[in-house]
This record gives sequence, C-alpha cells and structure tokens, in this order.
Amino acid sequence: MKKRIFSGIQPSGNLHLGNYLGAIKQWVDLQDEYETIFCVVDLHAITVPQDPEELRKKTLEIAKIYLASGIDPTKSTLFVQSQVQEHTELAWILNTLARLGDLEKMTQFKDKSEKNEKETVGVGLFDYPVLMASDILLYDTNVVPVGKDQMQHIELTRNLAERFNKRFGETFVIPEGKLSKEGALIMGLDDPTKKMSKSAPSEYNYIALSDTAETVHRKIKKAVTDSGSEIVYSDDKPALKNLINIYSLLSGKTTQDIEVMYVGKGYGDFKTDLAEVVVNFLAPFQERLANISDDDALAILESGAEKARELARIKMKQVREKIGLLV
Ligand code: ATP
Ligand code: LTN
Repeated sequence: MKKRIFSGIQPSGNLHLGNYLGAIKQWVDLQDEYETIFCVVDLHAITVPQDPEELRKKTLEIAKIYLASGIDPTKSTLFVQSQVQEHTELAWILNTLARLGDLEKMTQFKDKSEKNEKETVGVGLFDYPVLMASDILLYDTNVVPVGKDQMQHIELTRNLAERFNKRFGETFVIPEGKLSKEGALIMGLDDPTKKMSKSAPSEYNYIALSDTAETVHRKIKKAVTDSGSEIVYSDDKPALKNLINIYSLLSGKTTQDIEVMYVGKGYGDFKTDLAEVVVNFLAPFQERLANISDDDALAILESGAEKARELARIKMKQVREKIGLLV
C-alpha cells in the first residue's frame, strides 16, 4: 500500500517561481512513490475578500497550472475544495476541539491580521488552520508536502487529530509535513531576507509563472546582488545564493557546477544566463498551459471531486458515529 499525500494551493494572486519550486515541483516528483491528492483550496482564499468572477477564473487557472506543471490526472486526484462538502463539515467538528490560544499563535494569522484592528479581522482568517486540518485529516493523509511557512499548521493538525483520537478512539491518521530542500524557501529578488511572495508590494520581488521573456530579463537584471563580483554559493551572499538556487533547481545543475561555470565571469554574464534558464522553463510551461482547455480542466476536476467525495464520505461517517451524531 502506497502512503497518501495531500496538498493544496489557494486560488488568489499570481503564482510565482517560489510556489512552483517550493510546492508544485516536488508534488510532480512524488506522484509515483505515493498516492497523491491535490486540491485548489478556494474556501481558504475567501478568508480575505475576493472578486467572485476573479475567484472562479483563478480556481480553474490553478488547476490548469497543476496540469501544465506535470501533475498527471491518471496518477493523482485533482479537485476543488468547495466541491466536497465534507471539508466544511469536518472543520466545524474540529472547531469544537481547537483552542483559541493555539490559533492565536499561528504566524500566518498574525502576519495577515497585523494590518487590521483586532475588531475587524475576519473569523475565517483566524479559523483558517482548522479548515486546513480538515483537508488533511479527511483523507487519512500520511504526508503533506508544503513550504516552510506551513509547518506550524501541520503541527496544529497533528494536535487536533491526536486530541480527537484520544477522546473518541482511533479515527485519524497523524500526518507528517515534508519540506523540499533548497526550494523550501525562495527569497524575494528585491530583498533576499524576505520570501518571494505574490502579495509583495513590488513586482520586482517575484517572477510570476505568467511573466514574458522580456519581463523575466528585466526583473533578473534588477535583482539585488551582494558586494563583491565572484559567483560563489555562500550564506554570506544571500541574494546570490537565492539566484543560484533558482538556477540550479530549474536547470538540474548542482550549485557547485554553477560556481565552476562562472569562474572568472561576473554578475552580468550570470544574470543573462539565469534569465535564459528561467525563460527556457517558462516558455514551454506557458505553451502547455495555453493548450489546456477549460472543458478538459473542468472534466478532470469533476472526476477528481467524485473520487474525493467517496473517500470523504466514508471518513465522515466514522466521525459522526464516534461523536454521537445520528447516522
Ligand atoms: P504568498 O506570500 O505568495 O501569498 P502563500 O504561502 O500565501 O504565499 P499559497 O498559495 O498559500 O501562498 O502557497 C502555496 C504553496 O507555495 C505553499 O506550500 C507555500 O509554502 C509555498 N510557497 C509560497 N511562497 C514560497 C516561497 N517563496 N518559497 C517556497 N515556497 C513557497
Ligand atoms: N494553507 C496552505 C494552503 C492549504 C494546504 C491545505 C496545504 C490549505 N489546505 C492542506 C496543504 C494541505 C497555504 O497557505 N499554502
């Protein structure tokens, strides 16, 4: 029996290289070794205001991005969270076990709510990790591949599962988080101390998966670098280290290979080549994306939702029995 993987991305903002290298790329590589379920988490996206038309468009686009990245619908189950109602049902039940104090410690909530007065922060934003726990626990997930920023939510998920099992008897599998190595955190091109983020104030922070070749060249040319002129991979040069990581992850060359290639050359040559490496990844990716029709993507999502509903229904029946609801 293969172990099961579950992960998801919110349909908000423009996906960037950080999302691809930190999340989707490793998902593609895990499809053979694991039974894989990938979700577009639209109910998480509405924890902050979304334009309804935009949300629908983005949801379909994320599904297409999964497909264009190499998520294979014959190997993986792909679906949209809101199309499987058990996610919200389980979230309510887990809410009765979750503790205010634990949710208040979540850094994503703290970051996103910092800008608002406490009185006006949405309850959905606060409760976000409990819905995420439901996503994971509904499917007896063993492993959750995510970026570093999500590990705290996985820990909370484990605690909720343990608390439920202790109180009502063995019901949920205790999941583990899984980080990719270098891709775990891609930093901003304009500031190597902060992660590449779609909500960054400047577009020079990120390379979007939809950027044109011209934009990629312009953004990489403007990317900040460190003092000195040699191309070396070191913690003392965080900006360059980040650029070498991107080069390495997209080209398959090791960071040592890259250092050797640029002995005696400067940032100019390195950056021009890096832009080419990025474009050589993005151009065929964008072509595959353009060739996936709405109808094809919708059909894949519908059959994915059917499979997911079946699994979710079985799990929820167990949960209802355990907690004393009429079944
Ligand atoms: P953002 O700050 O860009 O809005 P996010 O974490 O809210 O990021 P999601 O769409 O929720 O974005 O994240 C999707 C996945 O991408 C998650 O697994 C997350 O850990 C990963 N991820 C996001 N940014 C990066 C990054 N800079 N480097 C590596 N992984 C990332
Ligand atoms: N919170 C995650 C998105 C997410 C998720 C999940 C990831 C929602 N549900 C279940 C893994 C498993 C984020 O912000 N990246």
